[in-house]
Amino acid sequence: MRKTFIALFAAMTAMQVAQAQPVPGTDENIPFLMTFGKNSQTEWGDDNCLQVIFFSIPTDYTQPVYIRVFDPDCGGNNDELNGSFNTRTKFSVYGGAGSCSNKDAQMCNEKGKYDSGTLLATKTFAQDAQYDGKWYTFGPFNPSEGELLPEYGGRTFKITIEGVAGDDGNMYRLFLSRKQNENTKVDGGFAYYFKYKFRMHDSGTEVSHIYPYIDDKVVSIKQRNFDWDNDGFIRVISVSKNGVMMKVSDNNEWQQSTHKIDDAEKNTSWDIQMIKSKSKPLKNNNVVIYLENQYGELMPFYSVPIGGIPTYKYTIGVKPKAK
Ligand SMILES: [Ca+2]
Ligand SMILES: [Ca+2]
Ligand SMILES: [Ca+2]
Ligand SMILES: [Ca+2]
Repeated sequence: MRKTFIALFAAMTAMQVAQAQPVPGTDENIPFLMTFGKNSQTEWGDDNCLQVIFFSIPTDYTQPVYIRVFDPDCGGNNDELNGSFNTRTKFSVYGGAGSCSNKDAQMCNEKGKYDSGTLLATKTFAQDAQYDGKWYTFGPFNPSEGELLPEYGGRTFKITIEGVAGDDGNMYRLFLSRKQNENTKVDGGFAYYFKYKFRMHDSGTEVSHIYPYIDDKVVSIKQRNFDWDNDGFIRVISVSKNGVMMKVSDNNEWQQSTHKIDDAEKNTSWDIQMIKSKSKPLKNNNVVIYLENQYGELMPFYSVPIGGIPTYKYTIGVKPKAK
């Protein structure tokens, strides 16, 4: 099965590859990633002030790569103010053995070894007009410095984002680039992440998406989400699910729901749609979401849906009536 999975990575179209480089991904329609300073209250939407994102580069790609951050500072435009801007955010890039395969890193476990592997670059940002609304570039990195994980498409790098001081929210975006001063895609590269922490759109007309891949071992999925503030609803579209609802959390709480996998969904992606409240869309809504399979293992989301965006197939989803 692993083979099929790797083949699917290889089969990503040129269009998909172009969309795979930014995080949040183009198809996700999510405005910003979010990390709060460690003195913030969780009711602002960040459960532990740590985000971890992984970038995959095909093993046959040998040119230097860069990880670029948009608006790394916390102040001025884009960021969420609490009192005065006093948040400091530490961005760190890691490679080498154990950097990306470590479960604490995947789960953003701030008490564990989330900083596993070899530190390749780090920088801490405060409020800084120099970086406000601008890109900062980490690298160059030699792809051979990444951890070799064929099951995630090749050589992988980790970037951790920690709110090391303060109580404001840092909003930012990332881009895997082959150029230092511009966003230029790395052929075949993409991002993946297990626990996703981001800012929703303000407008009630927007729908955001995340795309987990259902491999052939998955029997059921438990989703958990935090601090959704009941802002609309979350539903699943797949080849056999036409809008199955997931339980949504209120302010400063976790909610969860468990969903069975149909045979037809194996080796396809899910489209988890996060649909804003139309009547009372919340502004500045920060949220957290992750998925586990039936073994309690975390399931990755991909910056592009592996195998394409799924569409509901009526003939699969509708079970024949018992006679
Ligand atoms: Ca503050
Ligand atoms: Ca800013
Ligand atoms: Ca920022
Ligand atoms: Ca929230």
